[in-house]
Amino acid sequence: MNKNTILIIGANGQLGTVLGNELQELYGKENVIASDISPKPNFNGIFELLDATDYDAIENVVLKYSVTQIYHLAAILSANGEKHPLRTWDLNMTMMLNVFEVARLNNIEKVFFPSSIAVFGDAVDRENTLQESYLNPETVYGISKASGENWAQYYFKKYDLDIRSLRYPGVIGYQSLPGGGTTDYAVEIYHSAVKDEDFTCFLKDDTVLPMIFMDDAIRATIELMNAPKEKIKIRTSYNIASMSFSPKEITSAIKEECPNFKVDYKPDFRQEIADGWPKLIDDTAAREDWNWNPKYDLKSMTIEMLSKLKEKYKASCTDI
Ligand code: AKB
Repeated sequence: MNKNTILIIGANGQLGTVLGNELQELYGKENVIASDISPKPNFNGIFELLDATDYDAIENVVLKYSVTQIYHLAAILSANGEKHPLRTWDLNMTMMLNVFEVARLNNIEKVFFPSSIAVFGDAVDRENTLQESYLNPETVYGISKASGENWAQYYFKKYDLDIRSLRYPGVIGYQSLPGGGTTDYAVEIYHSAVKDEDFTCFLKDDTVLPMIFMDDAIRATIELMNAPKEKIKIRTSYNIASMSFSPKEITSAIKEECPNFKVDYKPDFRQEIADGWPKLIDDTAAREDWNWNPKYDLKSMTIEMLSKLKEKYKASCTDI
């Protein structure tokens, strides 16, 4: 078997933090190169400061370590993207095309490119959004991801570059915090509950969105990347689903463990973004092609989130 040397771009982010550790476990610390535009304090492994808008900088890291796979996780997300639309487009596209070009010209075996439920707009059935739905995204982040999906397919068809992609729902984990997304409330709410703080939600109580627990998101990513090439029939990006819930429903789930927890609602500009997204996505293709199967639902995720955050903060909502 060929040796895998993996470069993670955007390793300090919500997913990168957890994926980095998981890939180190799988491939060995010496075979995972974490990189980000800002330093990663106390990281136990190889780390490179890397600005992915700089083509040469990426190529230098690839050559220095004889990289064979790239996980490109750096991007400006939906909510932050709306504050600076042109800059978001420029950054997301420049970084992504740099990665695809470096990969093509340096014989990289596989690339992971994350897409998102943000690729969908009002053309879809929001109650059950199919894999092959028409994409008319309403945020600049969504537009950059929909374009990215098409670029991924283009590089695959034209150059046989093995790019694989998932349309992530909101990702919820205890290990890291998200930044600048519309689904971020569903992570922040657990931190407030454990710290015994009241929580103000920036979405309306009945706003249903697709979500996934971090363990499932990481497992999906690695299973997709390790699936035999002939199983990957979709070269834009796969829908993956796990659970869907509203702020009211996650609050009820938390209240089972933290009965005194209080939430109020002050919807802001992120409400409009959420209103344009699916409530539930259909992931039949991922299940059929590479056996995707989520393990967590809202209840089991809530138990895990609260118990891990109680350890982290050395606090317990039920003690107070
Ligand atoms: C966001 O909210 O922007 C992201 C996403 C769903 O892609 N979490």
